[in-house]
Amino acid sequence: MASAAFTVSSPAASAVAARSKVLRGGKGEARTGCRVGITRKNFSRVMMAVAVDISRFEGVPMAPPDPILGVSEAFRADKNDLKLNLGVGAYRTEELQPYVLNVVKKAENLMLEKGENKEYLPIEGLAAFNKATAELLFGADNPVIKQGRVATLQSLSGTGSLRLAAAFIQRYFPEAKVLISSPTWGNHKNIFNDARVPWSEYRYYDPKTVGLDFEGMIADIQAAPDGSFVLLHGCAHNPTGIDPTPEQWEKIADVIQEKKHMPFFDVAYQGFASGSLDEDASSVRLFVERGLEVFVAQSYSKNLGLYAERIGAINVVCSAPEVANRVKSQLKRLARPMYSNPPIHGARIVANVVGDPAMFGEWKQEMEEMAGRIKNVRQKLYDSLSAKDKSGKDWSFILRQIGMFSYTGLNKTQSDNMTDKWHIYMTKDGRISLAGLSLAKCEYLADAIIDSFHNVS
Ligand code: KET
Repeated sequence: MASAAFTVSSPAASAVAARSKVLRGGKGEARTGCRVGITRKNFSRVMMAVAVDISRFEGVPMAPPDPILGVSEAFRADKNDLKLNLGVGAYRTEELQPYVLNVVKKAENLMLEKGENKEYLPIEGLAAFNKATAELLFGADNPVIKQGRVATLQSLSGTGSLRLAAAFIQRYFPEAKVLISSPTWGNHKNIFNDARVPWSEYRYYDPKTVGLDFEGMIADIQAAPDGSFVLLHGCAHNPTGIDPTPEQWEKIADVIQEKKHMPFFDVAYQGFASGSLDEDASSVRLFVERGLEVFVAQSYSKNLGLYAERIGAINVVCSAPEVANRVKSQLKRLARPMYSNPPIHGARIVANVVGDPAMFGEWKQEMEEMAGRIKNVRQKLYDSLSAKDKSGKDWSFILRQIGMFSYTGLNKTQSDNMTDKWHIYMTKDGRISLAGLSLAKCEYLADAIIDSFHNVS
């Protein structure tokens, strides 16, 4: 095509050029009010300038930092030696270093030796992983597995699995709403908002007792429209660290059954609450034993330390194998245009570890050690607070909470004080990750909490 001279004369182009001039404050390369004769080459240069000065993204406002992952960004920017990151729930060693499990390294070495390929996985993920993950969750002998009543799809860790289930709910239960605990992991609300699934909250935490508001919880689940989805934390409730007792789980199951609600478990900490994989799955198994249909999202970020591998699964327990097949086919259909198929590396690690009795045993031992270290710092933090705080405040709630976190009861201003004055990074809801704490730092943390609690309102 000839590079013929042509003129910029459309009203839109003039308006853009005029705006460009205003922004540059005058004498512009982009003259306005007259027809400018330029070559095609020059024109593209003008358009480049316009593209820089007047962005098509002017309507895009700055998003706030993420309430959890944004804390790590702020931590990285702090140059003070005393700084401590108790924001994100990520396990650290006593030296406050990230930890790759020995059993993971072992599995990776095996994988390297085998020289496996990097072909696409099927949409539903690695078959050996799906088998292992469902067995770990429900127990290998569970009739739902034997009868083929579970639709399991490997997905993008806990978050991606929850998001996929949310898309499924939006498509096949457009009238239903999801009930989530108050408070809950902050991303739950984002996930259902983005999937256009309406949600409301049920009471969970009672600040007066720093415990479970069981009556409130039951009343709210009871009051919800029949057939609602009830999101439950399988164990180690995030952020409160407060779980229902086995008797309370039975009552929760009664109401859910009575109201024909759909239980939807988020299991991100299996093995981390008690140190036992089976014990931490007991809430889910109780619902399954009752013959209910159940959703369960799983994550291997914490219990196998595979945070960045994005490995997890969505499991849907169905009333019959034929139903499970249909559900699975639709989950695949939803996953395909979202991310096509899941990543293989983490799936192979899990399949290798769970599938090999020796490595499985080693994993359980390492998990117990991690859970044990967290219990130790929990105890030490309690001891330090009790010894240092002369006000008579009862800090024993810290010992009653379980899992990676402690919900301190500090409000936003007090949490700000923890960060601004003490360089302790935590979420603004008063949650601290004990997995990021060392025994050596407990006293310092106790000083900071006592100062923030008593001197800041
Ligand atoms: N559910 C819960 C309850 C949860 O705490 C997390 C992560 C997830 C799911 C998802 O994890 P994934 O890595 O997608 O498998 N929680 C920690 C990290 C985060 O916020 O992403 C946290 O609360 O710090």
